[in-house]
Amino acid sequence: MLLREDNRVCKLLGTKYPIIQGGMAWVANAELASAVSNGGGLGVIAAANTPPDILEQEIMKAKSMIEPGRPFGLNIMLMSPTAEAALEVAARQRVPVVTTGAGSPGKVLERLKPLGTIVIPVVASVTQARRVEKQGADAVVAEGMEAGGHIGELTTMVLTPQIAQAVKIPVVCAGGVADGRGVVAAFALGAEGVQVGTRFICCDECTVHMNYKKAVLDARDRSTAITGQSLGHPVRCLRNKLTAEFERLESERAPASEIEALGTGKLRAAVVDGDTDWGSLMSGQSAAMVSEILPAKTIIENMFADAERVLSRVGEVKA
Ligand code: TUI
Repeated sequence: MLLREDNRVCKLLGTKYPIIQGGMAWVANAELASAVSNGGGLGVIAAANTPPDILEQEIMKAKSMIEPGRPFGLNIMLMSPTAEAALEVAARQRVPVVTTGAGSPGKVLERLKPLGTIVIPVVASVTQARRVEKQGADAVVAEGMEAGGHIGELTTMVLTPQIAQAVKIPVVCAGGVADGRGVVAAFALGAEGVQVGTRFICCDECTVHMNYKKAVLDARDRSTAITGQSLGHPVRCLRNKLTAEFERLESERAPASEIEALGTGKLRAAVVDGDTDWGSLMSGQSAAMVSEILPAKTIIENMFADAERVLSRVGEVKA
């Protein structure tokens, strides 16, 4: 059995399955988070640039949609100017689980651990993983650069086992995990759970524009590009006119301000307006493995049922 009764991620979160939904900016709202939580995973609301009053409403909405006894989370994007306000909202609303990304979560741990909040930082290196463990993190998400959005530079395949060896807290594997094969791979690398983002963009309950979902469904192996590398904050999204323009400006060594300005408002354009040419279609490389829109609960159940089948067949010669 891959999924055992003593799984530390399930125990920590109080979920049926050891799966955390990625805190995707503009995408991860109350609808998505509640569907994932009700499906047996940990649904997560993204507090990227959301004003605190709107964020608080979103949390209250999720609470009303999630079945009693099921946990949910809030993702605080630490590079965001609203990160401190989001932290206060998390404290006031007694959000059960907080995940963090794109920075060092020291302040989050200091503020929330005394309240009993479970804090799970997303990290992209072994040094960061060791540091957050020392600071009191309950678990850590090791995110490889196959992931969508803001990424580090190491692949899931090499990052996960190194972090699993370096820390004692449970490790959750992210970046490229979209099906049962990915779950088995994650466990083989030493993880005890997975964080999944891209696969959930294509669930029934996700409210992104249908054009965005179709772009994910149409993606192939080389459909994503990394923009913003020259600025020091690489972001993976599906290739389109916007990523081509990023590539042109970056190859011409345009001023950083001009490159930064190109990205402004583009995630909203993709998610809300369905602009697949000039919107920022943040997505992981696993988009190529996403082929149908299903309810979140079915995605989760299929993922773990397939994982058990895959595990029982590991090592068999392909027919
Ligand atoms: O945070 C993410 N992915 C994201 S955040 C995001 S929002 C956005 N919106 C517009 C433009 C750009 C981004 C989209 N995707 N993933 C988690 C993650 N965290 N990956 C890497 C890291 C990370 C990086 C540095 C974690 C810690 C860290 O620490 C720095 C330090 O000082 O130790």
